[in-house]
This record gives sequence, C-alpha cells and structure tokens, in this order.
Amino acid sequence: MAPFGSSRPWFRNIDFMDQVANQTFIMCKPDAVERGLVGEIISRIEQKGFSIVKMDQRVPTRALAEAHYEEHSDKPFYGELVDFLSRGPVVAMVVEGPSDNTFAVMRTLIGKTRVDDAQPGSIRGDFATSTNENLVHGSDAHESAAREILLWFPS
Ligand code: DAT
Ligand code: MG
Repeated sequence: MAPFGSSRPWFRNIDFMDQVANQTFIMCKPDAVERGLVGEIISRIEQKGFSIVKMDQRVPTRALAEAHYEEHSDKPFYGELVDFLSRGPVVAMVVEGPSDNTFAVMRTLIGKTRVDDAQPGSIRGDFATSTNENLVHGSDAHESAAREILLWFPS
C-alpha cells in the first residue's frame, strides 16, 4: 500500500498512524445535542464494546468546520454543511476498539449517509429524518481518522 496520504505532511508521521490504528473520530453533531441524543449515541458506542478515550463538547469555529469537511469544499451543499456544523455545541470523541477496523464498525453503527438508505438499527436509521442533519459523524478510513483526530485533538 502507498504511504498514508504522503502528499499531506501530517501523515508523514507513520508513528502517529500506528498510534491511532485502532481509533476513529466520532462526533455528535449539533442536531444530536439539540435533540438530547448524546447519551443514546454514547450508550450505543459503549454497548458495542468500544471505549471513548477522548471527549470534548465545544462549539466549532467556522474555520474548524470548514477544515473538517474540506473534502466536500467543491460540493453544492458545502456552505450549508459548514453553517450546520458550527451552529451550536458538538461532542467530539476519539473511539477505540480492539482491532484496526474500529472506523468501519462505527460507520455500520452510524448507518448510511442518505436518509433513505439508513437502516433501522443504525443510529441514523433509528433517529434521523434528513440527510443534511444526520446526527453523527464517523471517519471513513484510517487516513481520515488520523487527520480528524489530529484536527480536533491536536495535543
Ligand atoms: P458521511 O457523514 O456519511 O461520511 P459524507 O462524508 O458523504 O457522509 O457527507 C458529509 C455530510 O454532508 C453528511 O453526513 C450529510 C451531508 N451531505 C452529504 N451528502 C449530501 C447531500 N447530497 N445533500 C445535503 N447534505 C449532504
Ligand atoms: Mg464523510
């Protein structure tokens, strides 16, 4: 496999990639906090058997929201997405599992992106009624997990 995101300086640190190999970045988005679903989401993560190793509630700055969703900067919904993420408190977490598939298992727990596709039993399938406001973010790869963990928890 090619080195993780070798064009991106922060991934030249392979030690950091190793350090977070069993971890993923999870966030309860503003709609989850507004609707009082943070406890439910955390409960599902814990019941699955994963550990929350870092957690912080904060209102993301616009710059942080833009950087978080950088990969979508050319999409028509980017502005709306950044407005949404920065409109109130979020709960940012680093979630750890026993092996290096934590990000993938968490994506299954969260459910599909499109509201029409999110299966009952998943967080989005059980609680979300729109694609724009779908309660939870989860990293979609080892590389994005490392990038997002560093972005939200730089120390
Ligand atoms: P995911 O959150 O499942 O990783 P994504 O990275 O493709 O999904 O998109 C990020 C967020 O952007 C997603 O959670 C909801 C929003 N979004 C995605 N596609 C959208 C669309 N077609 N219209 C409006 N919002 C969209
Ligand atoms: Mg995504």
